[in-house]
Amino acid sequence: MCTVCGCSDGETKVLGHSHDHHHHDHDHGHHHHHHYHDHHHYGHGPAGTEVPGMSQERLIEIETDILSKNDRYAQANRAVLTQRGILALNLVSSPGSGKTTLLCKTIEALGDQPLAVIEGDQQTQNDADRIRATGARAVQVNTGKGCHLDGHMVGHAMEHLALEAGSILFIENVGNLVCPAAFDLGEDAKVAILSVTEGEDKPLKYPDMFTAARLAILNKIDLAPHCDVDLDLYEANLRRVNPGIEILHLSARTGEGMAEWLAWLRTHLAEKAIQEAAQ
Ligand SMILES: Nc1nc2c(ncn2[C@@H]2O[C@H](COP(=O)(O)OP(=O)(O)OP(=O)(O)O)[C@@H](O)[C@H]2O)c(=O)[nH]1
Ligand SMILES: [Mg+2]
Repeated sequence: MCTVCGCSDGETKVLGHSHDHHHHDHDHGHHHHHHYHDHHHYGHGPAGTEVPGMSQERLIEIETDILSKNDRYAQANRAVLTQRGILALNLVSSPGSGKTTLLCKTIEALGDQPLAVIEGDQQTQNDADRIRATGARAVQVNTGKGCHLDGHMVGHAMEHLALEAGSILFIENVGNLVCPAAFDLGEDAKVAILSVTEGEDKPLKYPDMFTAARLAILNKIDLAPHCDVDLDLYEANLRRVNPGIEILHLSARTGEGMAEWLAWLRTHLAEKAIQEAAQ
């Protein structure tokens, strides 16, 4: 994965509400990736990837290093979140499945429930602007060449949000079904959003993402009658890669399925409060 695409390199910008903060110090230890940015050879060794001039052992070493470093940041985030009884959800999907649209509708529906949003995109503030238009607090993280959020970026973004105890933190990851699966951000659950137009085979093609997700939201259900989609096959394929996955059908456009999604959120928020009390 990221040992090949080099997505743990580069410059990340955390764009706060009023004061933009430029953040350049992310993962300086991994600049040795640059020299193979232009040579993407995918192989079948134990690392699952192949880079000219690098042994499979070295690749596994780099990948383990990146992920263990990430896990330390993620655990620190998780400690802060649990201490304050904050439910954190990592929204993952391919580009355009409807994450931001669903978030805006969810924020409206949740009324006075305290919440905040971290938006991850390679470029632009568009999604954070869409969230702020609902009145909610949002921080945009631009990952530049990076294709996922990591624990360090999220920890940094959390510092910009004055997160209230008992709130929900929604983290909209970069639209990408591959790398975000491997990076723990300190969240309580990954929520995979899949729109009916993407094709029933997507869970089988990108199994890591759907294995990592607790809940799959099958979005744009309003379009189902217009495209030859087999909803049962979507569900069967999701359960083939993750037998325990929860599945909701939803349309962020019409509001169908919103009640079930809001109930899911409230249940998990209540669980988080119990965890906080038990500390
Ligand atoms: N018909 C229909 N369209 C939807 C639905 N949800 C989102 N869309 C549309 O899908 C397009 C993409 O929605 P976004 O919310 O920007 O998707 P996203 O996942 O946030 O996209 P990225 O952040 O760029 O990955 C927009 O044109 C939305 O209006 C839905 O339930 N039904
Ligand atoms: Mg979006």
